[in-house]
Amino acid sequence: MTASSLWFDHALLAQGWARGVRLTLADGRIAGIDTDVARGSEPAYGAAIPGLCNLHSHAFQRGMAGMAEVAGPEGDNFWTWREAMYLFVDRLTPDDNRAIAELAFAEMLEAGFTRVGEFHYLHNDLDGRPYADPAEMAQGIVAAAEATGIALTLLPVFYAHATFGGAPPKPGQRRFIHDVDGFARLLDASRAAVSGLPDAVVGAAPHSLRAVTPEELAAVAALTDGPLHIHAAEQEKEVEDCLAWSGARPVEWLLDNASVGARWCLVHATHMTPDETQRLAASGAVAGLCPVTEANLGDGVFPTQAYLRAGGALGVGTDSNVLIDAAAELRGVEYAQRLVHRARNVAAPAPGRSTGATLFNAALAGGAQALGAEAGLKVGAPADLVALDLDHPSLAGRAGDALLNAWIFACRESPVTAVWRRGRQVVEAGRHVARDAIVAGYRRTLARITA
Ligand code: NGQ
Ligand code: ZN
Repeated sequence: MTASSLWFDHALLAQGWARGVRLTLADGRIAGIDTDVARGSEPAYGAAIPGLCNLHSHAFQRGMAGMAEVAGPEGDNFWTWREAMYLFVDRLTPDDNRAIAELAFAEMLEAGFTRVGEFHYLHNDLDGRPYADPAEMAQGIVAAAEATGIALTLLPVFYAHATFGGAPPKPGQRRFIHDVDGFARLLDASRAAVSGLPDAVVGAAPHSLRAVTPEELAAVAALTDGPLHIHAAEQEKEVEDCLAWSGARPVEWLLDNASVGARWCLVHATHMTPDETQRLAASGAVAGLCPVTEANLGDGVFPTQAYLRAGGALGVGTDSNVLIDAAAELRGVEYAQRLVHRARNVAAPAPGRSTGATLFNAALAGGAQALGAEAGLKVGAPADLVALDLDHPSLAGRAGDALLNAWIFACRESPVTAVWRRGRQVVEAGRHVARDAIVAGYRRTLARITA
């Protein structure tokens, strides 16, 4: 049993901000918390905040970041981006998948995320046949989590159809496809794959109402008591197609038919009526917002103001990983609201309350709920810590919630200097400790796939 301690000038503990905080760590957990203590001989840092959960990632898409920012022949949208993404998928070997995921996960840690929910759907070989080990590609995700130290909630994706009504999958989707029996084997193999990974969680992710039938959705949900994630109502076309298929909108359909509750995360949920917004907020599920990707793909704006007023739970995800930045996701939630409502401090619930802290605390709790994890700095919790550098000029003179506002709204260069995951320091001076080797591997992969 190893014990060590760290001292922070400020720390955002489960019960709130404290000054002069000594955290004693043992076996990767917080074993003791002292506040209002002077710095001793232990290493000292600026402000400790709890690591956030990145509740929605497709790690492999980090490898195409920036590649789809070129106009196509007929006007670009989500669906033309998806074609570009499918072409990228057609080149990735298991080694490529691991190398790209390593860079994505290292950048997540550098950004202040200490757990990722990997919505993993690249399952089959390049020709669409299953690998001998159904979890061959998932092993790369697990290996990348191991190499970087990030905590993993693996969400193996069930994908069977091209669109509503059980349409057969398209050729570009062949690497994603299972039947329910094959998916059950994948889940077993995924559970075995994470067995050596500390704090790993395995859930399941029916990809979207486009990709599963109602019968398959029920069968997949019954295969796990872990988190259930689904893409919902991201695009208006999806809403129209769902209405044509069922007479109901996607979120409405899920609320009516899928026992949506606390273990569910509806990713995006962008296009909702006021009634759907109220009902989703009351369901206990988490809305998984990915504002950087949603802006990049031209999805639309989630009704955050109404949803928060109705008491809804939310978290943030980096989704396409076009830019991995926790502060940018939180800022993006608020800035979209400011532009839509032509108002300021939209997320803050009452006069005097901090917008940044409201969003951070919501994403901390909602992200942890969605990924089946614990949230917050308290005795017994995993030592998943992020240190903000008080020497950063934007943090000068700030304390308490003002530190979160400064980080989220006012830093061009990240003030995240150090990150510990399960008590092990994985980011030093703003860089992942294995960054150089990870970048070298990533470059080799990119050189090969773009050759
Ligand atoms: C995905 N991404 O699975 O990677 C999706 C696109 C789809 C986002 N929705 C594919 N952002 O939804 O069909
Ligand atoms: Zn997604």
